[in-house]
Amino acid sequence: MNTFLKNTTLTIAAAAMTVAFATGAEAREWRGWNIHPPEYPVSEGMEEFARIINEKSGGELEAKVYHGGVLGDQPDAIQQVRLGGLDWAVFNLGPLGEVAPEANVVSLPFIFKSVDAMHVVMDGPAGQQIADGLIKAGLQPLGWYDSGARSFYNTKHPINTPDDLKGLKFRVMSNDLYVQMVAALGGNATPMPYGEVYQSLKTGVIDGAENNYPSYDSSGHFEAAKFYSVTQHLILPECLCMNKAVYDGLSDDEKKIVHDAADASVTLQRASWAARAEKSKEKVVAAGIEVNEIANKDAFQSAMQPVYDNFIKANPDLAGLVKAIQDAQK
Ligand code: BDP
Repeated sequence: MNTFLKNTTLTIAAAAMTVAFATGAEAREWRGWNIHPPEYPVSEGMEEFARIINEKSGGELEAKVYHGGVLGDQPDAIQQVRLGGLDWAVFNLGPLGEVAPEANVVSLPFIFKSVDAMHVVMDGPAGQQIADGLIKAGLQPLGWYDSGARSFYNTKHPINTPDDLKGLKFRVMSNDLYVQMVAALGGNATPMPYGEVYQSLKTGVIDGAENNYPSYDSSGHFEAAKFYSVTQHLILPECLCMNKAVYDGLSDDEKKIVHDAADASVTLQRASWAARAEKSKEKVVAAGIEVNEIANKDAFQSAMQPVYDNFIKANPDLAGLVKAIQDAQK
């Protein structure tokens, strides 16, 4: 057995022991990872999840959230929740695509026509297939949070056509599909932890990045990169999920508490998201950001064909899922 597999097996065994312990008399704290600051829709959703669990289980279960990425960056935290070093989290489906190929279909640029279409797809059979992929990877999905649409921003000039990306270096999340996406548009991409982006924009290590309005605002990136171009190339849901072994070790009553808490937190998060998206947009515009809408995104969309082709070539078994998602939006 190679060292990674051996360590993995040991960690899973350790996680299983902790589960056995958790089902005993003493409550065990469930450590929850969050990349965002406390005042953020994801954070509010997670706090609600924890609050309901702690309250309804009468102290038997104790969920806690660590905000601001203090428990590590996202790719590491994903491994930690899979292996049981951390118990629960909200992850973006972007970096989750690296551990569950099914989840990667939502990272195909422009696959969703709108946030509403994304909701319909994720709440249907395609969403279930993605959830099953995550379960295979050791993560139990409990609900899908909103994260709006991501657009490019940079320090140099507005982007109106793919040509405008030429010569610019963009930070992307950890997922090779995004490197391909930026390359297909004519720019350069470099994966980098979220927490390093602000400084890298300030010092010119990168020229730009891409994100939704609330993250562009809360991360302070708008202070460093003032051209925000509304490409909306990715509409990525986020997954409220927990370590599968911990979940599997729960009694039926406890699972019900967890699902009820997750449902309530999803409702709260989505409402909070809609309000925050507006507020953040107003805030960055008031701060002097130059926002440009792109009326016709055809050139951006058609440039993505090689990204789709490569993906299907590498994952022929997922061609049906890609088509099902496209057909569901016709
Ligand atoms: C935000 C997501 C967060 C990502 C971040 C990023 O909510 O999960 O880590 O983007 O760009 O919108 O890394």
